Amino acid sequence: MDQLKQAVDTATAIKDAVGSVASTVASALGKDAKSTQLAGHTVEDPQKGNVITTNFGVAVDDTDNSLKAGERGPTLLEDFHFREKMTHFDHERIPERVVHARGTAAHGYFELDESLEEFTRAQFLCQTGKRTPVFVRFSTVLGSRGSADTVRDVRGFAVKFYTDEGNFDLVGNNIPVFFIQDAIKFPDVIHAGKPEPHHEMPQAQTAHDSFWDFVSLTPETAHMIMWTLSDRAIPRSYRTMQGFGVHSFVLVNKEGQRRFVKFHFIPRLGTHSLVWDEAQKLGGTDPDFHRRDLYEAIEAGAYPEWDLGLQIVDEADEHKFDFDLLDATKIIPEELVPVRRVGRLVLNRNTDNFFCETEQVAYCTSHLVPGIEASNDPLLQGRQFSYFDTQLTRLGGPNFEEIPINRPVCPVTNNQRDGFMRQKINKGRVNYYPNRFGCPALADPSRAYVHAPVEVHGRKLRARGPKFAEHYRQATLFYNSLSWWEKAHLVAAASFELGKVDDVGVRERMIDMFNHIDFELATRVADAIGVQPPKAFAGEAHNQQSPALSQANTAKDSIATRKIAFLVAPGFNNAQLTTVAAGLTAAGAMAMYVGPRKGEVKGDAGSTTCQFSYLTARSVMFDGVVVVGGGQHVAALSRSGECKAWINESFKHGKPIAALEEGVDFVQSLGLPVVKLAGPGEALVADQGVVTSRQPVADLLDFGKALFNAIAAHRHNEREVDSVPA
Ligand code: HDE
Repeated sequence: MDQLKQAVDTATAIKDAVGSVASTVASALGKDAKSTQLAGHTVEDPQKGNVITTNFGVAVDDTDNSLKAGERGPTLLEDFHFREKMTHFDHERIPERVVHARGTAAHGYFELDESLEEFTRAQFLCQTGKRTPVFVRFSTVLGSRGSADTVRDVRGFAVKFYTDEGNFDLVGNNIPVFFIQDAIKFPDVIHAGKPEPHHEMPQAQTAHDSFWDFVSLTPETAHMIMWTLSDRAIPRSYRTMQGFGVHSFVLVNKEGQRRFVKFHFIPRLGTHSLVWDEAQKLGGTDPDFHRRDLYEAIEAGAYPEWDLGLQIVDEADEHKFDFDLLDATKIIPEELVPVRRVGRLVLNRNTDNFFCETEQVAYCTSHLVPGIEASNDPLLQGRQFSYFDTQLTRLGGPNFEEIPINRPVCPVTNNQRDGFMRQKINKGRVNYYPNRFGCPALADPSRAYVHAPVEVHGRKLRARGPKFAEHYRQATLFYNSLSWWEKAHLVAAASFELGKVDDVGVRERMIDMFNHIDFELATRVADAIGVQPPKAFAGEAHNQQSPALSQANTAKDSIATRKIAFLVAPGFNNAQLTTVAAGLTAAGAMAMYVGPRKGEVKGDAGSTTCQFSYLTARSVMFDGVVVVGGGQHVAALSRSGECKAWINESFKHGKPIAALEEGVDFVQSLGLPVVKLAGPGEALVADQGVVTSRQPVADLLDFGKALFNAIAAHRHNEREVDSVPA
């Protein structure tokens, strides 16, 4: 609140100082001149001043005409420039990732606040204040490289820590559990989720027979599908999702003591989601919505941040839970083992080249550093093999570690040699060990990766631990923990997904699975998909909850980086627009202008520059909308179908809507709730995130506060009256 008061106070000062709305827009996008380039991307090309050459450095004076026998003659085979250019082009593509093909990435660092020396010898987790460079790639799982960002899917959250002791890759997701318990089933779950093989449809979605057929026959998926049907599977932004290592890993300290650990990344902006209708529309309006959001935030200096949290379990406590710590379909509820926040992950630099960095980065769960080990989780054990193997095909051979983005920051010295695309020129005559020169020498065990000697015994068999057999208790815990509106979204998602399933047997089996989780859930979904509702609850009843699982309880105290659209038409009230925009900007939000055309639009006193027109922007691209006063301007908005749809759609999607003076008439004319209009000197009452006022510009403090709260709340779910349980 103090922040907002300050914001509104500074608003007037900013207004006086800059005197122009354009400057306000510039500061909305960032603090320096660099970010004002955002909209146009007018970046100097580093190749400027160089001449074109062949790949072997020969200068070229014509790259538009192939070498021919006569002006109209056939092209000559002799044209090495043409052949080189075309051959290179023909081989530009590498295989996309089998899963997680669609993604984007950024550079940053991890800074440690609390030493974990007691638990691990990994140096980047021991030295407080130490900054370790990272490269983080976010992704969807099922879609191809060109698919839309906002589909319903799990999101990858892969972090490469370039530590002084080698690379540590934490290849996680935004959901803390997984579909299956044993890696051998991974090809099955992915085949079932990907487009069906006979006609390659549908792209990037699980709403089809194959996926739900597999799920309905595989009870261990029960917990995970509750998460993928929830709002977690349609995040607002990569910056507002949690990250999880998913498996139990093992920390080992200097004394060789082992402990189990689960890794969490917690976004400082809170964990927020889109709503389904919005996600689907964004798939058409801006298929790059998440990619663009991350890129623009970093360019504008609004660096995304997460806390790194750990849940640590002593080895002696391994068997004290009613689930198996090695079962990746289970969380450790935070009520049982609290999350200890130990450091901060910050992303502060975009890539220079998407292919060289984001496409060629090779994460491997087997990239571990001394002090961190894989547990016996059978899903993780399989991943230890799969990632390295997949890079051999994707990146063309065993030297992928030499690609700049994959190189460790510490020296690499060994006797491995040759292979496709070898970069390093190894000197000397020694390529074997032992050798008479004793080089390179073996590391001292105090520095080396030494697997903690743990006893392993058992009969050779294909089986799982007994606790792996229970699949529903945590699925119920998740459902119990959701707010009414999260439950409503989950029911709608299940009804949508299964509504696309033709096979009635699959739908019936899914209702049976839901009925093992929650009777009411099964009944509601059955009703929507034309299946007989169950007669009695088939599950093991419990009403435990874990508040940390609900997004209703996430951080809602900031409006930083929220994109707020100002709908403008000629004659808008310039003083109101400048003041509100400056207030939002000072509180960290981004004010953006949408007008009848891109470029300058005149207000009652001065003009503003619109980044978007009604044609190029839609409400789904923003976090809220503001309509200021101005008779002529509001009359124009009221005539525009696009503008009316914008307000109605914002309302439907639960977004904050603010209006001043004549703007209030516009909002009211659309039937939105305007509980009480505040006139001069009157207290403002906002309703359901609709904030309206007729107060003069000098008296907008109340309005500003209410608007701040409405934006910080993220969504106003009370508008979803149709979903309110009776
Ligand atoms: Fe992956 N996974 N996965 N996965 N995964 C890949 O590796 C695999 C699993 C995850 O941004 C592939 O380089 C198996 C769980 C992410 O580049 C491949 C199993 C979790 C990424 C592969 C799993 C993940 C991948 C494809 C079952 C969360 C993208 C391309 C045991 C903890 C990394 C590649 C990036 C990518 C195999 C299950 C996360 C084929 C066999 C569980 C974030 O190797």
